[in-house]
Amino acid sequence: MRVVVLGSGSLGSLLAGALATADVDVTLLGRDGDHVRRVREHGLRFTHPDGREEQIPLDVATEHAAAVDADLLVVCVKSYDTGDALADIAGYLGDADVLTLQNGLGNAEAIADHVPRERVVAGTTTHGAVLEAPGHVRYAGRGDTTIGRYFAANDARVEAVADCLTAAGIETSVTDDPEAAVWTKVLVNAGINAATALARVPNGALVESESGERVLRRAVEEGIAVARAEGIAVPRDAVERTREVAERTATNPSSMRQDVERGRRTEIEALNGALVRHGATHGVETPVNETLAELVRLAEEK
Ligand code: KPL
Repeated sequence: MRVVVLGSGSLGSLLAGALATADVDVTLLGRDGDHVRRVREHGLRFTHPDGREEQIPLDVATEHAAAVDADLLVVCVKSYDTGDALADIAGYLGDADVLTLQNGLGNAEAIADHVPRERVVAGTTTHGAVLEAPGHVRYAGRGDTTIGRYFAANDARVEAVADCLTAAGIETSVTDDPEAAVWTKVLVNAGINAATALARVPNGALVESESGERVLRRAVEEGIAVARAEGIAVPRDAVERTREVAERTATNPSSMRQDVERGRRTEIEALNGALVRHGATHGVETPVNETLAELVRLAEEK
């Protein structure tokens, strides 16, 4: 299977590095910059969760033409870039499946605006990853990955994608309800990301402090109410699951914290912001998510 990972941020680099070590034919497609240049010249420096280091030779590209012969495009750009990124690359894709493992609501729909709906595979992953420096990704915590065709029934190709990721150490299961998986992950991110970005703490701090616990719990409980109003089958124990992710990725700075600290735009509109918007259409109140979203917007402006 030939795989192209679109987006050379922390998750994209982690996945491409893991696939390369499993001898998968993979290309990391990213913007021309220090990170891509260093990986091209020296390989990807990859720090494992146990501290072990590897220098992984990895094919990198900055031109969309790299996707021409792909069987699978894995979309790892930020959620606010999904539409533009797919508009740019769609013309180069043959009959590749397009897998989104991004955070947030709306990515599968944005991809389906540019490629046939039946090729869209959506999923979630709770692995923690940090770009420590150009050319260097740290695998900050193991997690679960779940994928499934978003607008069509699963088939052997989806199973093959899951097998390929699993063989690369990214243990992946196939679900018939990827929408519920995406919403469940949104609840995890709504409970962890904004709070850790605002308080500038690692994920684990949320379960080590009563204040952190309360914010996590209230943000997720509101999200559960919104999901139920939408008819999405999120698990009853979503709060507990969010706590578990915070524990498993305890030393990880959430992606939103990394964005705020680097002065970059965050994914707040696809996470807490999206829960607020969906809640409003059903008359479900979301004061905690609304406050978190407003504060993150304020931090972004500054
Ligand atoms: O998805 C994440 C993120 O930071 O965006 C988690 C799983 C919370 C890991 O940090």
